[in-house]
Amino acid sequence: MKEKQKLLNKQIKSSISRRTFLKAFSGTIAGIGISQMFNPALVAALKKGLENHPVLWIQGQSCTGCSVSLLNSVNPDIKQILINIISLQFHPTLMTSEGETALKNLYKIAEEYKGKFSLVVEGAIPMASNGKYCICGELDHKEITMLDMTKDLGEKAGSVLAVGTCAAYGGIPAARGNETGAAGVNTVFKISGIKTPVVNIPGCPPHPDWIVGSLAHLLTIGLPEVDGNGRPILFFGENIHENCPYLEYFEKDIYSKKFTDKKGCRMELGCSGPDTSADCFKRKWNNNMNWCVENAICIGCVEPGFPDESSPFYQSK
Ligand code: FSX
Ligand code: SF4
Ligand code: SF4
Repeated sequence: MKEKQKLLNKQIKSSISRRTFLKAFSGTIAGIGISQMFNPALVAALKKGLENHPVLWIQGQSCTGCSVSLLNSVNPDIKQILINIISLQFHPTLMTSEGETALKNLYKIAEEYKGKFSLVVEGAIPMASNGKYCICGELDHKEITMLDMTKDLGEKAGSVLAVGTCAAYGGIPAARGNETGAAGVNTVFKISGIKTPVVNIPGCPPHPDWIVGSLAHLLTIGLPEVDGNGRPILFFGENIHENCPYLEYFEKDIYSKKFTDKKGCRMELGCSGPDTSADCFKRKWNNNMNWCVENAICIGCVEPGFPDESSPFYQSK
């Protein structure tokens, strides 16, 4: 990390070429310390975004865990995020405004910043029965469903971030049974012929760094490079199992039989690490405190098949 910080400091002193900035910035947010990216060069670049690039955050079928995860961001904390990184103009859980006033304002901003604003979608979108399973509010006595909102605002947005596995691929609301026809943003766009680019930030919930880092990337450099599942390679480009500290046990065929066995690979307890790509093994959670495999197993929460393909979680596959 020290080398990366040195590189960033050096680039701030000299005039920054786009390529140098891009390399240093991407390298930094791909590393473990997202706070390292808050250097003067980045803050200056983000200021431009604050003026011209509002972020509108809408919520469908979700547990609000994605928003809670963002609120749990430690460095930067939520205050820094809202002051320095994103111009968050609409968020149903965080804002005080509500009802028709709030909805009118939402649509007004979307119209004013057409093609420029970013839409963050949290939660799945129920498509059955014309979207009636999730009504977000009323405008002129007409119910506005999450499906209407995703289509109307998605069409006008410059980019969409599908935050959380529910918004990205359907997630828990789309699990077996799926009475509500829950789906992710890409499915809704495909059916509706909407061409706005979508970046998936899965995770149930996603790590705050994945949300903040992707937004910062979007606002300074542009859309991040994504993998075959639409996820930023910066955060989802490495396989959990191949980088797991327990890999040496796996290679020696030493397996944990219970969660308290610290010396053994967790595969026989149901670990989905081999089928999962995310950087949890190095970024860790709760302010770099620990991560799933250290306490239990990876349940593959960032993968499109979650939860059906990894459930029941605690059973050897
Ligand atoms: Fe889904 Fe977000 Fe899972 Fe919850 O709100 S990704 S259920 S942790 O958090 O939408
Ligand atoms: Fe792979 Fe999971 Fe075993 Fe780690 S604990 S080596 S991720 S199977
Ligand atoms: Fe999700 Fe696995 Fe990362 Fe845990 S370790 S957050 S289950 S991808």
